[in-house]
Amino acid sequence: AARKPKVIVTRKLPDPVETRMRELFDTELNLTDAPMTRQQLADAVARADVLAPTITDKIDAAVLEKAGERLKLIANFGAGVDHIDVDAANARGITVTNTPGVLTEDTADLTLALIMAVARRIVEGADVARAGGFTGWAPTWMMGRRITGKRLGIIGMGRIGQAVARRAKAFGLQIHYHNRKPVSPRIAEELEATYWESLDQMLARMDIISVHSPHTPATYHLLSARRLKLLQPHAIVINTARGEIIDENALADMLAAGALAGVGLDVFEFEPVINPKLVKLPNAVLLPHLGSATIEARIDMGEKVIINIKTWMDGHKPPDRVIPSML
Ligand code: 8YV
Repeated sequence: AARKPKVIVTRKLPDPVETRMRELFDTELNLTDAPMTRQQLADAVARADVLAPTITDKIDAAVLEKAGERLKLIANFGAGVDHIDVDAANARGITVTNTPGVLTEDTADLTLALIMAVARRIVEGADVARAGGFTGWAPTWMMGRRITGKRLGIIGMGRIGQAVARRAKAFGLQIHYHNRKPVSPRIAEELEATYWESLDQMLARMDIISVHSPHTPATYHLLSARRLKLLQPHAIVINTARGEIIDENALADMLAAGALAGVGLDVFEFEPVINPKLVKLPNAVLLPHLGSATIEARIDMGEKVIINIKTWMDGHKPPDRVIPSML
């Protein structure tokens, strides 16, 4: 039988995924689950045929400099690949794959949870109740904002953006979106979605903004300080995509100044560091990057990693190749 490829996995993955990987490949697991240091990462790319990294591994040109001749595939555990220099990898003949599709619904669920949490002050209320602060009901106490009938502006109408739109429509939200191009007429009709070619114009008219684009050079600080100022003071900003898409410091300043009603963030510009200004604000609902954190999604993501490696091992093109021009 042919030699099994050496697959180095950078983090602890769900048990069934690790078991299957051990069966199929010459798999080296990370038994500590501590994020790899740059030195460990450089050592891994030097020795592996396949690297299975996660978002906590910054695979830039400098790390790829250390790649051995045998490294042929970087099978990322996750959809976003902004932590990997895909062009530099491809230039060395290394294919990069990701895990799209299997975390769509769970990330969309968490997005709706954040919309609800911010608009209805769920975390604030829960904190008050737990702290013994529920001393009696009052007509004007802890009022939030109605969701039904409001305008939701989705930035990035890919798989996750559309899954958010579907759910939001069921909650009576009006769907608006900005994307490089409009969705197909069939989907636009299903979602009753209004396309805004101009992001600036959409921002000025929305009650809720939710970010669902990948982080690329083109979307870095897409919500810049200037654009954030276009939002109305009653607006809510949600981000379950990547922190770098929003100027987080400008967002925190606006929220502190009362120029926004609230924010719901699952991702941060300098992850895992959260802007200390945000931490102090009761109308900021902050989560530690939980979008795809369900048992089901994490197992499915692992299975996708396995399929991508297995397909490559069998001499075919892996299904989830990342094409830089399509990001
Ligand atoms: C993961 C994500 O938690 O898939 C993504 O892009 O952000 C999350 O699902 C993480 O990236 C896994 O590497």
